[in-house]
Order: sequence, then structure tokens, then C-alpha cells
Amino acid sequence: MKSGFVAVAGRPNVGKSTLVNALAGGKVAIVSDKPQTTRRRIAGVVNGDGYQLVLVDLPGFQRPLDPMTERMQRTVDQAFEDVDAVLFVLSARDRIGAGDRFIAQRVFSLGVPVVIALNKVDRLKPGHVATQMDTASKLGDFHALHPVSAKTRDGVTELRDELVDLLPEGPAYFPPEQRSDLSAEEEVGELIREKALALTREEVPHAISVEVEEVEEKVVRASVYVETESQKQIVVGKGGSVVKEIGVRARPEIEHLLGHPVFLELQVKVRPKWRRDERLLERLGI
Ligand SMILES: Nc1nc2c(ncn2[C@@H]2O[C@H](COP(=O)(O)OP(=O)(O)O)[C@@H](O)[C@H]2O)c(=O)[nH]1
Ligand SMILES: [Mg+2]
Repeated sequence: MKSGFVAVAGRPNVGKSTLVNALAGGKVAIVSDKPQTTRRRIAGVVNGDGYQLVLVDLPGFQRPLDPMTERMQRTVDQAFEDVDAVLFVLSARDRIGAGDRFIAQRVFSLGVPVVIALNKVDRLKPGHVATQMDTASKLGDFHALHPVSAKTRDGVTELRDELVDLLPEGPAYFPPEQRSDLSAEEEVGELIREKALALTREEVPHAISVEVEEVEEKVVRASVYVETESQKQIVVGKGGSVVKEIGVRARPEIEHLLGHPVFLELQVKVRPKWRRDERLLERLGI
């Protein structure tokens, strides 16, 4: 049996979480086009014939701005301490630049193999992909470079095989039916947050956190927290339309996760400055 941990590194929005989901063959981490979607470290477990690959999806690298982003950066630093390899994700759709080089400095100095995934190659011209591959190859002494699309799953199997090849002999760290290291409550909370992020913009997504109070046989109770009264009005929406839509979108996925129908009870609440509340951040797993 081969098993081990691979940290997934890269700038925000390059598609790290989407790629983890594609490699895991199911939803492990939530995805959005808003920065700071991934706030905590999530292990996505890929079980295969004779191997268990644990992908550690991380928040993007960033300059810490407040206690929340400080904790997020600490998570990233700690995650690098004990991994067998790094999957360094780049976006073929964006300029490979200073932000990527900053992360490259870090990952290429860890002393473990670095596999580069040049993501988002879907619908790009081959010439453009070739140019981006050339730029990517100059970032450091990589073990392998794979052009992929997490969206269409092009190249994902080859990438997975490459990562599995790098794993040492070892035990299974998670039971084979487990797809991530989140509890059911945490997974439900993340799904609700994903829908809330999709339906809000500007500063509101940053201000949203979700706490699941109860997962019962028939009912799931959760609160969506924001920082101000005006953000609350936005998340509630006219006549409750926005929070209702969050529920409509989240419920089928929660039911799929739990394996049975549920009634989803959502409340929107104001908790001023929660991003500075260390105790609450701890509770939210950030
Ligand atoms: N076109 C395209 N978009 C992608 C691909 N992978 C991710 N995205 C989009 O890029 C955005 C950021 O994805 P996410 O996985 O949250 O990025 P992260 O911040 O690196 O974890 C989302 O809107 C995704 O749908 C891809 O292969 N192709
Ligand atoms: Mg992410």
C-alpha cells in the first residue's frame, strides 16, 4: 500500500479546490470566484487500487490582514511541514507573475518533489498553453508539469497517477469511505457558505461565516453570520428572497451528503467583527 500527503499550493483563484474535487472524484472543497473561499485546511482523500492519496487543500497565500487571514497563513505554513510532495497549481488563463514566483520560492525550497499543474487550459489555444508551460517551467526545479483542466477533467487522471507514483509505502490514514477530514456538520456548513458566496459580492462574501447548530434526522439548523446590519439585509434579501435561495441551492447537496431528505432552517445573524474573534475562529476551524 502506498499512501501520503500532498499539499496543494497556489495563488487564490487558480482552481486549487476545483482540482482537489476533480482528483477526489467528488465534492470535497467548496469553490467560488470570490477570494478567501478556502479558509481552512481540508484534506481530500483519494482512494484507489493499492493507494491512498491525501490532498491538503489550503487557503491561498496572502499577506495577513487581520486575525483571520493571519490564522489562514499559519495554516499554510504548518501544512508544508510534513508532506510527501507539493502540487503547485497555476492558472493558464492568467499571467504567471510575481505572486506565483513568491509561492515558488517557498515550495521549491521544501525538499520534496513539486508537481506543477497548469490549470484552466480548457478552450485555450495550444500555442498559448505552450507559452504558459514554458513560463511555468522556469519557476523552479519541478518533478513534472501537467497541463490540466479541473473543470473538464482533462489531464486529471494523468496528474493523479503522477502524484500516486510519488507516495511512499504507508498505511491508510482514513477509512476508505471517507472523502474528507471534515465532520458532517462542517461539510454542511461549507456547502451553505458556498451558496451564500455565490449570491453575494463586494465585501459581503468576506464577512460571511456559517455555523451549523444541529444536524438531526429530519432537520438541519444553521446560522449565517455577517458583521453588520446592512450586510444582514443583503443576505436576507427582499422578503427573505436571498436566504431562501441559499437554502434552495444548498438543500439538495446536503441531502445528497446525508443520504436522506431534510428540512433546512437558516437564520441570518449579525456578529460584529467576528473575523477578529480568536475564540470564534477556533470554533469555526479557521
Ligand atoms: N475555465 C476554468 N475555470 C476553472 C477551472 N478550475 C477552476 N475554475 C474556476 O476558477 C474559480 C476559482 O476556483 P477555486 O477552485 O475556488 O480556486 P482556489 O481559490 O485556487 O481554490 C472558480 O470560479 C472555478 O470555477 C478550470 O479548469 N477551467
Ligand atoms: Mg480554494
